[in-house]
Amino acid sequence: MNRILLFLAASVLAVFAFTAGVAPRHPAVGMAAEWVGSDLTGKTPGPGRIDVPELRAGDRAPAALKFDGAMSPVPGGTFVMGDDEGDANEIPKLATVKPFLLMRLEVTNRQFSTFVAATGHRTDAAKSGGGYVWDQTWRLVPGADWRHPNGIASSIVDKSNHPVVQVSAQDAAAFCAWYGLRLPSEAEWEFAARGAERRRYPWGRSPPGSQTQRQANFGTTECCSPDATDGYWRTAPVGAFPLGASPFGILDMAGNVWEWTSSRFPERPQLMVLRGGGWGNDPYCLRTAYRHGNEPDIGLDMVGFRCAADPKP
Ligand SMILES: [Ca+2]
Repeated sequence: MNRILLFLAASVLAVFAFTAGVAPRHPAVGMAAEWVGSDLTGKTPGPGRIDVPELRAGDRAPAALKFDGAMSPVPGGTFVMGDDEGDANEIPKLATVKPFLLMRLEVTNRQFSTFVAATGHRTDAAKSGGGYVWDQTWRLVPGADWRHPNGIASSIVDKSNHPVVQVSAQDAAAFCAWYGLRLPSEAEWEFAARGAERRRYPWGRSPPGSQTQRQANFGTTECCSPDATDGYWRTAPVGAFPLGASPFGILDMAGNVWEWTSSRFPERPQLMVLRGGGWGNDPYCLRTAYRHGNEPDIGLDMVGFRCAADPKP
């Protein structure tokens, strides 16, 4: 009898340990395991699929099409990564990053459009026939892609300066590679967001304010609906919240859209880490240490990216 109880207790603990590492305390963008995978593609992406399979060595933008966005220098350094008041996977640890560059703003629809026009790149959402749309839960919507973020009837007209969404980690990596750039690692991303000062949010310790402080485009204070009291229901133009700048002057590191990184989720290597929170999240998910994970070949209407680069020698 005792053995059975012990086994049951161990099983419960094992299940808890497995989920505690990945399940957000707030089901803000949902948990990948609950809604991705077979319902979209019928397959589970394996490690290595982030390696930009569609671009070959030498496939690079010609000089005339050099990336036109601003890159902010980040000096590198050693910092405390994590948050002892956050999720179980945020246990603080020392991390060191080398000097690098990071886009000051998220990649926009206009910039992604230039890339698609030059390369003919087809996004994963376009190839699979749909993308995920946040509506209190994630729904797979046929026809949703980067030109139609919320479905076939939606468009990006008048949103050329908004962050591109419905791009997968693979699409993001392909964009960066075309310009000789790369996705940031999550350690680089977190350092660029908070510096060595252990800021809980890019601007400091306090959660974002909506109407007066205007530090970020986010959702309702209680999980998990879009909210327009900061001026925007869903995406906002990039750089619309200068009061939310990180120590290195980088904008929208909290809110607007989640951003893909090149790092795999701890203990769930089939998922890529996203950072920063989005327009439908509460302040908890906008913290600089918060991580979320998704499979690398799906698009979502609250997820975009920005690129990093190594400094020229
Ligand atoms: Ca908002």
